Amino acid sequence: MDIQEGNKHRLEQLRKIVEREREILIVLHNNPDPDALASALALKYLLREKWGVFSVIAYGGIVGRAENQAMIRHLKIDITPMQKVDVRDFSVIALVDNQPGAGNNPLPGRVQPAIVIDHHEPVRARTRRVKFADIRTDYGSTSSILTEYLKESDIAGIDRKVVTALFYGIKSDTRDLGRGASVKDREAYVFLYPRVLFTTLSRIEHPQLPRDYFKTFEKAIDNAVIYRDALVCELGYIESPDILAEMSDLLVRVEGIRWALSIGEFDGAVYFSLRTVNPRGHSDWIVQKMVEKIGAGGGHHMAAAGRVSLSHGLAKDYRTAVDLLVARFLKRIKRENVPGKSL
Ligand SMILES: [Mn+2]
Repeated sequence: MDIQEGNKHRLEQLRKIVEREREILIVLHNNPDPDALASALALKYLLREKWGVFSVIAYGGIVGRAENQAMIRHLKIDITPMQKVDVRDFSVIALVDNQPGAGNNPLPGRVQPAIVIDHHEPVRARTRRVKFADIRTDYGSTSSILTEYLKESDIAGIDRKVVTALFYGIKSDTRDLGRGASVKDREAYVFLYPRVLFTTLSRIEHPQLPRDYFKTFEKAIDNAVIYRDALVCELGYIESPDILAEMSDLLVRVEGIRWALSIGEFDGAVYFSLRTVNPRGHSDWIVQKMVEKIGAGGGHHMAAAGRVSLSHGLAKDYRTAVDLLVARFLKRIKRENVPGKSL
């Protein structure tokens, strides 16, 4: 089955699942990023335009980054905190940019979604039991998958806010197509390009930033510890978990550094974000080894993330959890657990 045949077939399957519904629930991962937000917006748009089905988009955690808040504001993405949603009101639930059992979405454990669209490793056991699962781990973003659906759906003149959201989703998840992007991501990007609202996009990508953000920057730089070519930055209590991805993105650019790991505490759990410059770095696998028996995580070759809840015996408090995570990380990348210079 070639990809276009595949998309046609998938739209057909989707139609069968949603066409009798008045409204479905689309669930984002906790602390949603632009790829998740764009994918949900596009799925909502597709279902409404194509089959007249409405959607509620729900999320867990918080939208922390100023860029993501700007995206929601400028592109008018309507999202609802999961606490305000009763899942029993919906017979069809969709997960985008994450999977059941991945440990990073707010869906109650027993609730099984009918639709899962994602690009993360590993493919979870529960995903295989979902009615409609489209997991493309070779794609750099879920937004690229949704772009293909919209392309296939023949909706005339796709809403330019949806186009702009998807374009930003691809751009930010693949770091301007340079990180884990496939030819499919490039094709989606080119397809969207002519109709992107670039002035709006620029406002989203370059918002004003709160002063706290710069304080965190200072702390990240102050706290950075280098283990040969791996940099570890431990931030203590953080305002929002998505700052960690940003710090790792920044710190992996330090000259001579090949790995950057940022760790922080938020809402009774330890979050971390890993980046490498190695396109075959297996970060997703390393993260899974780091959280073995204490948490959950996943991602891609060059970028991955995880979470450890502090109730576990092996990770009973923040300090113990951080030490364990760092030790496991260094073991996997075969670096000695002897800190060198700071930044
Ligand atoms: Mn993604």
